[in-house]
Amino acid sequence: MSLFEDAEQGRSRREELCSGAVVLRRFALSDETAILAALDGLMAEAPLRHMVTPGGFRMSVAMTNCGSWGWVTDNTGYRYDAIDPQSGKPWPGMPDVFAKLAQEAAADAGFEGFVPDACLINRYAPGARLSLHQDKNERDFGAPIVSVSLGIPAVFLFGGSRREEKAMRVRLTHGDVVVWGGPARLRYHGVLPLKEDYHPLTGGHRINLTFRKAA
Ligand code: MD6
Ligand code: FE
Repeated sequence: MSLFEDAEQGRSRREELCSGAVVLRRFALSDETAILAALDGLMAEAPLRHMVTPGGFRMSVAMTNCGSWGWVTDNTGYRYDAIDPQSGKPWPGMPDVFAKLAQEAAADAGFEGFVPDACLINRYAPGARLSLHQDKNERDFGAPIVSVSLGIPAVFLFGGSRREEKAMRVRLTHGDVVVWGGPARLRYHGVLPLKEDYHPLTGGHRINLTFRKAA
C-alpha cells in the first residue's frame, strides 16, 4: 500500500483528535464547485462584514450566515438571530448542498441525524485570526458542530475544556472537515494568524463554514 494512496484516489481519510472530535481529510472536495457557487449568491444577499465583540474589538475574520439562525456579535453580546442586523431581513436559506454535506460528515463521524439550522461563514485574509473560545451559544450541546475548510491552509488550535490547557495544532487545508461533539463539544479552540498563500478557487483567502444546531 502506498503512503499516498488516499490522496491519489481522492478519498477521505479520518484522523481522531480526541474522543468526539475527528478530522475528515478532503471530505468536502467533491462538493467544492457547488459550495463556492452557492457562496457567491449568499454573499451577494448577506455580505461579509467585520463584527464587533462585546468588548468593542473589530473581528479580523469577516463573517456572514445562512440558515434559519445566524451567529452575531455586537456591543450587547453574542447571540443567534433570525434576522441579519445589517439588512433587517432573514438570513439567506441554507443551500441543499451545504445541509447534505454537513449531515453526511456528521454521520461519518458517528453523529447520525444531524440537521443544522445555522451556518456561520468565516472568511480569513492573511493575518486574520480567531482567539481561543468555546462554542456555547447553542441551546443544545447534544448536537455536534461540523466545520468545513476551503481555500488556503490554516493552523487550528485545539485545546482542552479549560482555557489554560495547552492546545494541539492541526493544519487544515482545502476540503478538510472537522466534526466535533459529544465529550469534545465544549473544548477551547481557535485559529492562528493566517499566513499568505494562494489557492486557485479562493485566491488569497481561507473560508470556513461551521454548521450548528442553534435552536
Ligand atoms: C475556523 N472554527 O475554523 C473557526 N468551532 O475558522 C471554529 O470556531 C469551530 O472549526 C467549533 C467547531 C469547529 C470549528
Ligand atoms: Fe468555534
